[in-house]
Amino acid sequence: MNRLIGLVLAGMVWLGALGGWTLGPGASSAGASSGISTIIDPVGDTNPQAASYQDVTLGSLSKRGTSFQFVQQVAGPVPAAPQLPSSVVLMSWCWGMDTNPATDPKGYPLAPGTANPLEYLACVLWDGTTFSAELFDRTPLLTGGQAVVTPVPFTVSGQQLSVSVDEGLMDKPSTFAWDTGTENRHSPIPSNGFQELDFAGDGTWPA
Ligand SMILES: [Ca+2]
Ligand SMILES: [Ca+2]
Repeated sequence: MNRLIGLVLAGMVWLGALGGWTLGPGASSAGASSGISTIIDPVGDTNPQAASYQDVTLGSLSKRGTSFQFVQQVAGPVPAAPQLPSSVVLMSWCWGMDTNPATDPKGYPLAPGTANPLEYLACVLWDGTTFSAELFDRTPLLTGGQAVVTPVPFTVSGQQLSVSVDEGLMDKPSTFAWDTGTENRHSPIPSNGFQELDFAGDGTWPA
């Protein structure tokens, strides 16, 4: 099952919008990677509506210091200002994390009541004006609370996008399943108004 279905983020208040292109505090060079988990995905396997820069070719996950480094490579360079297709309000490049196989949080950013295995979701987002990146902590949904949204450092450069997520924002998971994908969003969240473009799954941390 595709864990990223519907987990596309639109209509949100852009917290910490940084207003530009290759942005964000960026990944620190401190510390050494202790290993890397990778997911390979074919070129040309997307929904026909996808641009080349929405065609995932590789996902990778490593750790640098206390931060998880999520990377996605795509088949074509991401433009400085991608043109949103008609009716699309948001493009996203996301990494989904299933830290507890026994739980399926319901709701945000999906429509209320819609369950999904992911406890956490990190996305680079393009709203037609600005790139940003957010971590969505969905674990509060399990106990009647609301998802927590936290801006995270990110990069968009050529055919690669990345986000850096401190392990503390994910309750320091020792192991989890992860995946990565791209989507176009047609309606504001919380809702299920999205179109999945490409998906690459079955990653595990640690590798
Ligand atoms: Ca692909
Ligand atoms: Ca889960």
